[in-house]
Amino acid sequence: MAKSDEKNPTKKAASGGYTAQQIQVLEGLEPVRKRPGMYIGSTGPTGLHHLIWEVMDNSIDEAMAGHGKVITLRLLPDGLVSVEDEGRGIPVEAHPQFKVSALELVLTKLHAGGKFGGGGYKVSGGLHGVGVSVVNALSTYLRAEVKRDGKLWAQEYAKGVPQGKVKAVGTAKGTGTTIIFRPDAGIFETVEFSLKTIVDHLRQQAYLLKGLKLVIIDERTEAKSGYAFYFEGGVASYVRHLNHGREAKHANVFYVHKHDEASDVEVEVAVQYTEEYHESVFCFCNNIYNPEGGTHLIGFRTALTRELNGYARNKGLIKEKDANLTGEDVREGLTTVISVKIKDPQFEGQTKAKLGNPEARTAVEAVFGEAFKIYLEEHPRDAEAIIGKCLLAAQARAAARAARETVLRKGVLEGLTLPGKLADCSSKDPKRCELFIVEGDSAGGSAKQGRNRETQAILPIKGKILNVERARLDKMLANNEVKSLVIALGTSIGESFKLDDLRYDRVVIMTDADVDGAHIRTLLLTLFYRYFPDLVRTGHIYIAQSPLYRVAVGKEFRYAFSDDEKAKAVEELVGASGKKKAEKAKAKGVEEVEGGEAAEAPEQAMMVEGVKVNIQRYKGLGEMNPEQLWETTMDPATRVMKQVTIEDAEKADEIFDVLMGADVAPRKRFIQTHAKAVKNLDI
Ligand code: 0RA
Repeated sequence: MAKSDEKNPTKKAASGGYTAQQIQVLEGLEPVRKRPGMYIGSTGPTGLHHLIWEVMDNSIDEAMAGHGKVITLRLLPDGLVSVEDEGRGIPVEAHPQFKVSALELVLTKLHAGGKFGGGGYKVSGGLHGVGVSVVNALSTYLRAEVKRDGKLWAQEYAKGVPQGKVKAVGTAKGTGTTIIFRPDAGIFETVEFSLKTIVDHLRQQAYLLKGLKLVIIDERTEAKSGYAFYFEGGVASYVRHLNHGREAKHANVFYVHKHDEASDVEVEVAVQYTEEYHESVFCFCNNIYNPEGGTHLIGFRTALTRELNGYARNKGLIKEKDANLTGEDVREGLTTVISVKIKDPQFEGQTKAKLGNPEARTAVEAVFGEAFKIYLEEHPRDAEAIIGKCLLAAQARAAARAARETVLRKGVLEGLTLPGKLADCSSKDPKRCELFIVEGDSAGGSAKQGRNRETQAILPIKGKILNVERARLDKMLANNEVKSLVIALGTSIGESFKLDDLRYDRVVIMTDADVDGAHIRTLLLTLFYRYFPDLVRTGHIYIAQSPLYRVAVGKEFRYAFSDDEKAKAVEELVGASGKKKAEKAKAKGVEEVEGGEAAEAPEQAMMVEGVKVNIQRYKGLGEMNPEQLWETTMDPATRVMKQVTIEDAEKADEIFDVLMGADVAPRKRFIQTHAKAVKNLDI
C-alpha cells in the first residue's frame, strides 16, 4: 500500500499544482483514520502507546545517526504528549519535487520520513514502523516545532489536516524537533497513557541505545515526576540488570559490540552465567524484541557451544574420550542479550516474534565467537568457573537420564506399578478417562467417594509440591508427588515424553479456592508448562471450579462461585420463597443469626425479608461432602471447568517467572493482588 502511494504523488506533481498536490497528500492519510488498526495494530491501550513509540522512533533514528544525545518525552495535561529531540530538525524548506514543505510531507504522507533520511538504516523499532504521519492522522491536534537555521518553525494540524503553512515563529539556538500531539478520543478506546508502560518500554530501549539519554517527565498533575535512562554499557548494563539479585558465576559481564563487514550487520552481545538453572535470553533486531529468537539466536548458540568445547578440550578440562558439552549444558544459568542492526530485517510471523535474515546468523556467530574465544583466553578464572558450571550441568543431565530410566524401568518391571495413592478408574479407554489431581487427603477422600469410578481417577497430592522453576528434572523425579503424577499420566517426561501414552483425556487440577490453593495450582501449572507443554498445548489440562457458597432456603438451594452469585442466589431463593408465603408477616431488613444447622463448613443463617437463609461457606474442598463435591465440581453434566491454554506463551512465562523466580517481592505482590483473580488464571 505504501509503495503505490509513493508513486502517485510524483505523477500528480508534474501535472497539477500545489492544490492538487495537497489533495493527494491528504487523501494519503484517509485510510489511516478509516482503518487505524491496520497501521497501529489496535485502537486499545497498546495501539495508543504505539503512537508514542512511533514518534520517538524518528528521534531515535536521528540520534543513532549521530545527531543528538537526549530525547525528552513529556506527558502533559489535557491528554497531550510531547517528544523533543536534538536532531537536525525536520527540513522545513519546500521539497524540490513536491513543492511543499518537507515537514508537511513527513507529517501528511505515509512513509514519507524514510525518503529524506538518506544512507543509514532505520534502527529503531516501532512495531509497525509506519511513520509520524500516522500519529498525525490519529490526533485531534498535533504541533510540530523545528529548530533549524537559527529559527523556530512551527505548524499545527487537526486530524492530519494542516491548519496553516509552516511559519517561522521565533529564533532558536541549536537544532531539534518537537512533536506535540493529542490522540483522538473518538478513535482510541482510551486516551489515558500509562506511565508504567512508558517507563518500562523506554528503559528497555535505553539499554539498546548505548549512550543515548531518554527522559520522561510526567507533568499531568501538580506533583511532576521524572525518569532518565542512560546506559553507557549498552546491553552489558542490561545483563547486569537482569542478573540483579541472582548470584553471578563470574564478575565480568562478557560484552562485544562490532559491525560485521562481511554481512553488513551490527552485532552487540552480552552474557553472564549465574547460579540459576534456567536460561534467560533476550533477542532484538533493530531494537525490536523477538520473543521467539531467530537467526541471531541460532548463530549465538552455535558459537557458544563451539567455543566452550574448544576451550575445555584445549585446556584438558574435557578428556579425549568424554562427550562434548551439549547446547543445553552450556545454556544452563546463562543470561544473554543479543541486539543486531540490519538494513532489511525479515521477520517471521506478524508480531515480529522471530528474525529470519540468514546474514544475522553468520554475523553473530562470527563476531560473538571470535570475541568470546579471546575473552576465555584472557579471563582464565571466569573461563574455569563457566566450564565447571557446564560440566556440572552435563553430569546432572546424565544423572537425570539415569534416574528417569530407572523410574521407567521400575514401572515396566513391576508391570507399570501405579502409585498407591492413585484411585484409578476402571475404564481403560483414555478417551473416556479423567484424572483429578486433588490437594490434601481429606479432599482426596471426598473425591474418591463422590467420583464416577468407571471414568474418574483421583490422585491426592500433599501440600506444596516442588518449586519446579528452580528444580531440575533429576531432583524433580526424586520427589514422590511428582513421580506419582508422572507414572499416573503414563506419558513419561522429558525426551521420552509420548503424548499417545496419556492415560487420561482430561487432567483436572482441583484445589481449594484460597491463596494456598492458588499457589499449589500455579506450581502444578508450572510443572505442566515446563515439562509437559504438549499436554497444555493439546488442551488436556483443566482447572476445576468449585463453589464458594451453598445458599439454601428450606429445601431449595443454589451453589455460588462468587460473592455476586451469592447475592443473586439469596435474592432468587428469597423471592421464590416470598411468593409462596406472601401473606406471612412482612418483617423487614436483614437480621443475622449466628449458628444454624451443624455443617462441615461454617454456616451462617440470616433472615432476609422474613425468610431464613442458610449460607454455607466452603473454605476448602475437604469441607464438601462427597455428594456435594460430585454435583458441584465433578459431575460432567453440571460442572464448569476451565481449560488451560497457552494462548500467550510469553505472558504465561512472565506469570511463572513472577511466581516462581528467585525474586520474592514481585511474587508476594502478585499473589496478594491476584489471590482472587487467580481462580481464573489463564496461562
Ligand atoms: C528528514 C531529513 C532529515 C531529518 C529528519 C527527517 C528528521 C525527522 C525527525 C522526526 C523527529 N525528529 C526528527 N529529526 C530529523 C535530515 C535533515 C538534514 O539533512 O539536515
